[in-house]
Amino acid sequence: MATSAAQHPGTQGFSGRRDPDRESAVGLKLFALFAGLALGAMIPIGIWMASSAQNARDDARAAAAKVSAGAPAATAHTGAMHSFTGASPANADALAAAHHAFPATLPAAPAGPVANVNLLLKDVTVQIAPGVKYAAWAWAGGAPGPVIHVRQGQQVKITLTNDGAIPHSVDFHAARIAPDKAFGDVMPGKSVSYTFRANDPGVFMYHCGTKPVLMHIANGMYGAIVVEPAPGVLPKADRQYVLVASEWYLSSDGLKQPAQFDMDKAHARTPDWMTFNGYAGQYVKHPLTAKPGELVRFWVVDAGPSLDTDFHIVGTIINTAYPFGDMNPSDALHGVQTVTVPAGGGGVFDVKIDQPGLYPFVSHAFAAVDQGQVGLLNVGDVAGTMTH
Ligand SMILES: [Cu+2]
Repeated sequence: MATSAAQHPGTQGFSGRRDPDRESAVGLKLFALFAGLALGAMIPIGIWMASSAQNARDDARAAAAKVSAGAPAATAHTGAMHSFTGASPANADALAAAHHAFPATLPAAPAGPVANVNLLLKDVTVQIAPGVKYAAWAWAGGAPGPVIHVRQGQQVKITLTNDGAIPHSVDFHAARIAPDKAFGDVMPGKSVSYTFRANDPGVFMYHCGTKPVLMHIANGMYGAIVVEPAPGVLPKADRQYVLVASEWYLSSDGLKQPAQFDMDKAHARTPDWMTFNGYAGQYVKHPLTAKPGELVRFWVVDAGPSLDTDFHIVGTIINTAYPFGDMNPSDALHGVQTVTVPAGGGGVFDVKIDQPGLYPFVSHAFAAVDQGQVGLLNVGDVAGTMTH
């Protein structure tokens, strides 16, 4: 059934722009940090009567530096890690414009009682940001894998072919199936099939579950399957988009040679890039679209491997949220600003926007925005662009 888009060179420079709101927020955070440090230092300083308040602040800063340098690290090398966030070539903007955005539109579900899903695993170099290459373990079309859409109650027949160099597997969160039977390793050059009935509606992650799973997921072996609830359960959507959030941990900047996976960064949970559908900021340059008043449904999966996505649409409020992909309408939330999508989980979000304009959708854990988890919804075909 569905096939995914190829990854192409391309995209977009969104970092390094000045944003007064962000800067004032940063200022407030710094103030709060220093206020807290100064307070913490004042207690011992108060006992130690000889010291002045100025000394206390100096001590606090020194203590903060020491704590920061000596903070427990995931690995012994954490202190030496170098971030490649924002690395871009001079022609990043042209590359962003030339990039073929991963198609976010939900494909149609196949007719009939059985959905046949063929997945091809491949070692492939992908682009994860303008000019940034990454040696991925992914799918025939790159990362994420193809968006799969089935209807609740359909049989889903998965056929996985491993065209990579090492064993892989595929774990479908939408399945109730013995994992030791279905999710086992597939040797290079081999295929495996299994079938499950998609009884549980929602949006689910699928991913390679071969050890080390952290590495297989971080290298691109993930995707989303939408299990559409029975007809009539959800209001009819005019547009439906699928976003797969993920993090990338790079061994180099990836500008000349493809970067590879960095386990130290992955253990420290300090990604270089964070993306929707595998490419930083691709929907800023190539916005998703809607007409004023349309019901737009976002099916969001956070593939992680380790960080949540805090889904938020700037300039509006989510009309109806189905947190964690619980599609029971009586469990839905209404009028909420930001909803967490956990690593390895999903969320479904309905919005209706009346006023034409450019509405950024982000992970409001804002480091994620600087690292690429940002796109635009263009309502009413307006001109221009914006960043956030
Ligand atoms: Cu794998």
